[in-house]
Amino acid sequence: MSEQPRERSIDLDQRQAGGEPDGVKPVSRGRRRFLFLAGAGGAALALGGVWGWEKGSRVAHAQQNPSYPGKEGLHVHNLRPLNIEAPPHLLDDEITPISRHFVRNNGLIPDVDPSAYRLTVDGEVEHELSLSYHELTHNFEIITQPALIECGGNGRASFDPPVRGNQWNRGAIGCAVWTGVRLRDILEAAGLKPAAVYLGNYGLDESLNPQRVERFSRGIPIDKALEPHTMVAFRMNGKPLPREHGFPVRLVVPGWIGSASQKWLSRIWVRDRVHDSAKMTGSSYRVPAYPVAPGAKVPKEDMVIATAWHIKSVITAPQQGAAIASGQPLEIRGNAWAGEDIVKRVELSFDHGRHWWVVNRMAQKSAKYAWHRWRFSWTPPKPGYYEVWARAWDQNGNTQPPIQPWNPKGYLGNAIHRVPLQVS
Ligand SMILES: Nc1nc2c(c(=O)[nH]1)N[C@H]1C(S)=C(S)[C@@H](COP(=O)(O)O)O[C@H]1N2
Ligand SMILES: [Mo]
Repeated sequence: MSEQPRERSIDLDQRQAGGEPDGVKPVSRGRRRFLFLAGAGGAALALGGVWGWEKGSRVAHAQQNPSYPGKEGLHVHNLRPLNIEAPPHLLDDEITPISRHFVRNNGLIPDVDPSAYRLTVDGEVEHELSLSYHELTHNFEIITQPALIECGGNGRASFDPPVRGNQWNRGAIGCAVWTGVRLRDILEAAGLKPAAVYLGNYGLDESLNPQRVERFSRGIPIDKALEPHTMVAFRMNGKPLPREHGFPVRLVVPGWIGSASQKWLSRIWVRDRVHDSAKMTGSSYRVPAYPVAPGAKVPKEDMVIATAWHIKSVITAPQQGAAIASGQPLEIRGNAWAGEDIVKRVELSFDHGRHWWVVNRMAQKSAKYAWHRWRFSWTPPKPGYYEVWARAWDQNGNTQPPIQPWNPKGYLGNAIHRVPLQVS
């Protein structure tokens, strides 16, 4: 029990310094106190209890769970910077409503005046561009597509031993409908020079401590930038992009970890080398180049940039703990997605993986980077404790591991989702 206070202060770091996470240095005492005074205030500190029941999950959910206007029912990890995720049962839609779409911020949400806004494109280009909001939204072909965005740290809470950073359970994901223009069309207007290999993207959000931490900036290789689904979006589910999601303009880089989808996008720096900002180097958004033992120390030079997500699924109904009666059919629902691959099938188990049932009701998928909705009718044979497990398969024969393989920063977690049920 003497461990208690220490545990607590670790949690406090994560909550107050949630911007660091995707994981940097420990926060000093002085800094922690400053954040406490200037930050989210008492609300975030009152968090307690555990709502993700899975091993290692320390996601808090309790009476005093702070809420954020417009995101009711979601779990707030931090208010400053804002980090919010949905419990799995609120992801039960083909298109995630804005009110249920997670938010992941490293810094502070900027207030951008669209009439003063410009997007600059410079570096390895024939002509530098400086586009106004009006030019961006009128000079290029407009596309609309559903695409999911999933934070690279989604699933971190099930890493054992635990790793630093936001303890995302399973809900740092959403599938919204994005309207905007192809990034390719903008890059073609600028004219890529032969030396162009990578983009360095910048947004208008300031870090919590600009003296200490550089502005959040990530990049993508030119090939991914030229893919027709990679877009500069200015509408989300038919509405102007909300501030939290990058108003007025953001990147949507489907299939890849969410950090590639730069919000409040203001500058695209076309580079002749891999972008080398703080969030591209060191251990940020990187995974070991080979499998490592749980808790291993991995040399920096063996860490590679995390890019596409792997095959994954989530159970969205029933909700864990729902009242279930035996002998009556129960509809099990969920979503499956596969990064840049294609979902081949989904299987369910009700007996800890001894038997698997193939889901035959898979929705027709609406677009390459949308998720597949699936449903299955199961009749619990008799009262007792059950777990519903879901695993998806991609076209290359990959499936989800029953136990989460470990990496030092807790990225790309795709272990099988398990929903405990007490059947009466
Ligand atoms: N400018 C900027 N862009 C950003 C971030 C950020 O902190 N600043 N966070 C990234 C991360 S880590 C993720 S997972 C997604 C989250 O997008 P969302 O908040 O719209 O769900 O935005 C990405 N784009
Ligand atoms: Mo993220």
